[in-house]
Amino acid sequence: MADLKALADAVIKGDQSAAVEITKAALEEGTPAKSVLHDGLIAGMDVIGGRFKKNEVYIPEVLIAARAMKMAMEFLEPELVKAGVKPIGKCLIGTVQGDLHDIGKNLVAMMLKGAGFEVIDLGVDVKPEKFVEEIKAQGVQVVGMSALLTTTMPGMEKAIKAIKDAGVSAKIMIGGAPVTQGYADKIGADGYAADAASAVDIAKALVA
Ligand code: B1M
Repeated sequence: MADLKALADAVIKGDQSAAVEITKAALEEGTPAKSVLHDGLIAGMDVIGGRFKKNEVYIPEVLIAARAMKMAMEFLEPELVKAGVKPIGKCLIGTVQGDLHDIGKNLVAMMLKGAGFEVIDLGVDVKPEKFVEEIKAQGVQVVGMSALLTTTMPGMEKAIKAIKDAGVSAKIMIGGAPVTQGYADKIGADGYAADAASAVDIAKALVA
């Protein structure tokens, strides 16, 4: 019987080889891919997310855990596809126009993937029209925008206006060091998150 608790622990510890080995063994003995994902990998990332929110672990631990999950996912993904397991939602994420900071945005993307979302990362310096174009092309439910500069925060407002003007439907979540809930309310975003773990909670609420 596959030890999915050990798989979750491997992710929590960021032990890549254990995460890969347990994933392979679980699949070989016929454990459903969905259980491996939810009861093993996502369960581990949930623990890391909770600890990160409480400042019990920091960015390096989150990155290491996400890397272990990513390695295991390489073996799990084809099985999930075969089994027809769908992601819990589809997100588009990007740092807004004029802004090149991507460390926080990447962390949010990793945590979203860790929680079972499909994530399309548009990178940095994303123009409002690019958000609109990609929402139309990809049919996403949630759009995440990140900004680290006070001077690029208005880029979020412009992108939200462009999305609303284009009449495309997607929930919008924003974040980044200078961003606040008050700013999110002011510019008409549907959600704000102060950190990557909270971004997962908000994204889940937005797709519910
Ligand atoms: Co820049 N930079 N930087 N920088 N930089 C800051 C942001 C700054 C605060 C430094 C300072 O002056 N003390 C300052 C901004 C001041 C302001 O506007 N308030 C600043 C400046 C001024 C600049 C330049 C203008 C400097 C210059 O050239 N004169 C320039 C701008 C370039 C540009 O973007 N056009 C610049 C450039 C750079 C580097 C390229 C050198 C580099 C970026 C490398 C990269 O990202 N690949 C850089 C860095 C590293 C920083 C600091 C040191 C660190 C930022 C970071 O990655 N933090 C930063 C000072 C600091 O914060 N101590 C600074 C770690 C990261 C995990 O946190 O991104 O906040 P953060 O993400 C968090 C949350 O905010 C949240 O979750 C994350 C994890 O919990 N979050 C979201 C983020 N996005 C989210 C999205 C969500 C939800 C939550 O939903 C979608």
